[in-house]
Amino acid sequence: MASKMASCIFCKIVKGDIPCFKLFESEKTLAFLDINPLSRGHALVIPKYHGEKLTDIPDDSLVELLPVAKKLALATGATEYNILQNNGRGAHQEVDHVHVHMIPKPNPEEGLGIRWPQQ
Ligand code: IU
Repeated sequence: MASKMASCIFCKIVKGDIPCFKLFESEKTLAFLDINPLSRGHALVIPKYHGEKLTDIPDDSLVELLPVAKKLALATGATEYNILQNNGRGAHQEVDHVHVHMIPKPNPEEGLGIRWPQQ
C-alpha cells in the first residue's frame, strides 16, 4: 500500500507535490479541475485516503464526495451534467485512486459562465 501511495499521482496532488487547479479542500476531500477536460468545468472530487476502488475506501472518506460534486455542479451554473465514478480498467478507470467526475454538459449557445466559489 505504501509503495502504491508513493507512486500515486493523485496522492502527489493531495500532498502538493504536483500542482492542480484546486476547487475545494477539507480534511478528507480534495476537488480540482481535470487536466484533460471533457467539457469546461470538468472536475474531479477525490478522497485524500488512498484506495484504488470504491470498495477500498472507508465510508467516512466517501461521505463528502457527492455533496462536493453537487456543490461544484451548482457552481458551474450547468443544468445538465454527469457524475461518474469508474472502478477497474474494464470500467474505464485510468487513475488508480478513487475519484468522482463532475462533467458539465456544455451549453453551445451561452457557455458556462463559471464562477467558482471562494474557499
Ligand atoms: P478515469 O475515471 O480514471 O478514467 O479518469 C481519470 C481522469 O483523471 C481523467 O479524466 C484524466 O484527465 C484525469 N487526470 C487528471 O486530472 N490529472 C492527472 O494528472 C491525471 C489524470 I495522470
